[in-house]
Amino acid sequence: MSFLQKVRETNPLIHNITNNVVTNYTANGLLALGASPFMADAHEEVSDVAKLANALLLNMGTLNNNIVDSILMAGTSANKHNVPIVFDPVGAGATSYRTAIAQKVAKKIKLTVLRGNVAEVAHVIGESWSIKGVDAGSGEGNIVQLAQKAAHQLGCIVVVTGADDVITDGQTTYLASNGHPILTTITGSGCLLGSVIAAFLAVSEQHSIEAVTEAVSFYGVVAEIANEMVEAKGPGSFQIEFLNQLALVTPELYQQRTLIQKL
Ligand code: ATP
Ligand code: TZP
Ligand code: MG
Ligand code: MG
Repeated sequence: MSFLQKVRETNPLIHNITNNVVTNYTANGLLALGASPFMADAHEEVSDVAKLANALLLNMGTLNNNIVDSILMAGTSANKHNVPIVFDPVGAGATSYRTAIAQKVAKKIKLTVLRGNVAEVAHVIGESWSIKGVDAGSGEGNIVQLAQKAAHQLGCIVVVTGADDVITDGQTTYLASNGHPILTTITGSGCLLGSVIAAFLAVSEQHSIEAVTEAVSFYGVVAEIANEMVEAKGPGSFQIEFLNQLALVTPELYQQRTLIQKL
């Protein structure tokens, strides 16, 4: 059975500490996928919610010190109870505050997956890469090698997204090539991907790189099909159709279209 089928059958509970730009879209995306979203960031409850969740998504998109403490408390609780964690270091490299917090989280919390654009991942491990706010700037460098270096340094699976997506644990590396540039015209496409990865990890007992790769590839296939359905009407129609297709794309259709290469 595919991880996608398992998500739809078991409806995993995903605890999200995310930003106030994408909270609603993320919750709707997880529901469409077949998972159960729980948004909670109060210090009084984050440890309890992380403990009972099947996976935890930590996203520093709209950062402040309250959220930093929520992230550290939830992450510590999830580590204690073997709950897998996806961390999205939104905007790492854009300001020294964000870079410092991203590095602190990666040091204090045992991550299962780090997911970011190439600039964010570079800055988490102290490398440089141009960045424009929360978007990756153009840069030169070997993205596969950067992802592998980050995986070694952090001891976790690293997902670097862009036109192609690199998924690596430092030993095994996959390149996932589905997707569509229209994803860059809506806010939150990277953020929702983090939560979708969390849902796939939640149904993988070993928290495997194959589950993460299927999540990333499935997301790209969904984007392609959603774009075809709205026939280039633009970002607004695409954003809604993407939710529809998260619910409607079957495991069979996914299998027909997935493009994954083992490097
Ligand atoms: P950024 O802020 O730099 O856009 P992000 O956090 O939004 O980063 P992305 O790298 O845009 O994250 O990745 C989100 C999704 O969009 C992923 O599924 C990725 O494969 C897809 N994607 C991004 N750019 C392209 C592209 N040029 N062509 C196809 N798919 C893309
Ligand atoms: N500003 C702070 S967080 C955020 C913006 C626009 C959302 C970023 O979402 P994504 O998924 O990285 O495009
Ligand atoms: Mg994007
Ligand atoms: Mg992002």
